[in-house]
Amino acid sequence: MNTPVTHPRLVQWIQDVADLCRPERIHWCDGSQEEYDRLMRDMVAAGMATPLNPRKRPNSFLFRSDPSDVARVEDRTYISTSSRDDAGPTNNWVAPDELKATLRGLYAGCMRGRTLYVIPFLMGPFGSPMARIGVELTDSPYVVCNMRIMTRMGRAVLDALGADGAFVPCLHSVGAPLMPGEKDKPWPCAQIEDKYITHFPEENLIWSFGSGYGGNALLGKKCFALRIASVMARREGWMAEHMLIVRLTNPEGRQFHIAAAFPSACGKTNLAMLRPTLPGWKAECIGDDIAWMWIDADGRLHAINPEAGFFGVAPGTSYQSNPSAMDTLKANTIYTNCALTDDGDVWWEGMSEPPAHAIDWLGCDWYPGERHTAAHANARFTAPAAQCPVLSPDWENPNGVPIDILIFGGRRSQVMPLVTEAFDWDHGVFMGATVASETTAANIGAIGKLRRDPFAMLPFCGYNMADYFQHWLDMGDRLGNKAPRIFYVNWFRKSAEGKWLWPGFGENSRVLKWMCERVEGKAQGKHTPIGIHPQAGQLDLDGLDIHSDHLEQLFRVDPADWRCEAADIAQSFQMFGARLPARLQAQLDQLRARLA
Ligand code: O2Y
Ligand code: MN
Repeated sequence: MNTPVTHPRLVQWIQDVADLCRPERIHWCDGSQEEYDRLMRDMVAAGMATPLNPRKRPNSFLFRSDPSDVARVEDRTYISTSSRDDAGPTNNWVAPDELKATLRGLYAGCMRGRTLYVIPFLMGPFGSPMARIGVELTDSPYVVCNMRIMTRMGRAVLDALGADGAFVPCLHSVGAPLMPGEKDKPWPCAQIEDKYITHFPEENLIWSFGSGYGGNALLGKKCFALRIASVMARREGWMAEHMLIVRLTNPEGRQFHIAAAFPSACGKTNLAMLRPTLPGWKAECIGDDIAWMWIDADGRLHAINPEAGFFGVAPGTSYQSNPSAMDTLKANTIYTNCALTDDGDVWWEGMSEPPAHAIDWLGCDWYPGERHTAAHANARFTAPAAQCPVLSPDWENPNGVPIDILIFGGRRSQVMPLVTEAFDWDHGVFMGATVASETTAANIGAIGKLRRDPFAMLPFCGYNMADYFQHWLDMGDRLGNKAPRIFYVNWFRKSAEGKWLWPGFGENSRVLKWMCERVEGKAQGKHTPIGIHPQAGQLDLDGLDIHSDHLEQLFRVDPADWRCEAADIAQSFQMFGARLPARLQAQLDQLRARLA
């Protein structure tokens, strides 16, 4: 094997993988534009990608996945630790030896007829003490191109790795070997029962098999930056969170940094790229999905976005809901499972009026009024963060940004008020631990069902969730009076008639303004049994046409509803048994006492 590095451990690992998977050839990715262009050209020639009309979307491509391979597969995702309890009750678990034996059987010869690509990548900005290196070995050129957008990738990372640098080994195969003379499929992958997304946190190791899609295959994202990083973070005293990061600047020029956790399909990318409707307020995006946070020398919580791109849900994204995302996607973007219009552009539900005809995500003719959507509900765009028009100049600051405000939220048509401030850190951790959201078409499972998703980390916490709760409490103890303030929001409450009570999108800046003014000690709050709400007149509603009855409903705390909520929370805590931190049980008891 010709290697551009002298890193014995890395070279040995690649040799071992090649001996097992039997690729036709090995390619070390340099991360150049030429390499990306060549891979794209090859995929177009092989019928795997469709180039879009360059006058509409320069240097952009559409992929259609296999219909069986359209989203993260939570049922097939494992945290494999020596002791089952260390993975905890929220993760699928198989013992490492058994899981590795199964995977080795699947990997044997799985790259026959294919190229093994070596992708050295960095999570975090170059020069950041928080940045971490990974190396993904994959047989998917689609993954290589996506990783080039989503991470810092290639030659410069090998240089940073040197001869003995630490890296997280990430092995990926689509699980579809090619026999001599066999024609490749447009989207090779394995059948569902052979898909495995596995993590071995005790060794910082990721093995993924059988899926070419998103979080299952772009291993820097959910697998490394959340599941493995959450374990590293606990070990090393920092935090890896499913959070967007945004900077707000008030009319006086004071900056506030916000990190916010929402379950999938709650509009995280929209909030990350918010355009405030309030005069004089400015918002800048730092990240839309993942935050790595640590206590810096100033004693404050600092955050970086470990990613370099956006892998966003296309349906619902429009110039109305998220103009900045739409501008980010104008060029150099990979689209997956969107519809193709007759003029060579992409389209999805919620973008604009439907075209008279399109090719749907399955590759078939599609006309408006058909029973199925033209784009898949989980259709995606992969776009470079650098193209975002509201990106903060500090998005790659190696020292991160100091966080003033932490937000949790979910999609709740009832019960949860528009905004609630936590009484203190422990109460905020309780809010995070009890996040719940109604599922949508973009989620896995039944639509409209309430799913508890603590800290929006249910699918992403790489260890026992009860220990993760304790880690949050410990971080608060270390932060002391420099801890960010914690809030809970719900943009999705509905009236009895089923209408949204809050306009959302840019108007959410009004809620964020109240939070900033709470941090400054300027805005008044009203204590309720569930937390602190804006006192009458403290939420800036200037110029917003909202009925006073709707406002009252937005903040209503119905004691009967909340007693049911407390009962549901108690049930959701049961699975943790004695491992649940006593301080969280105390928070639940106090909530019940306040509701009595
Ligand atoms: O379905 C997938 O593979 C992607 S899931 C995803 C992608 C970007 C950001 N967040 C998510 C998520 O599920 O939280
Ligand atoms: Mn996410």
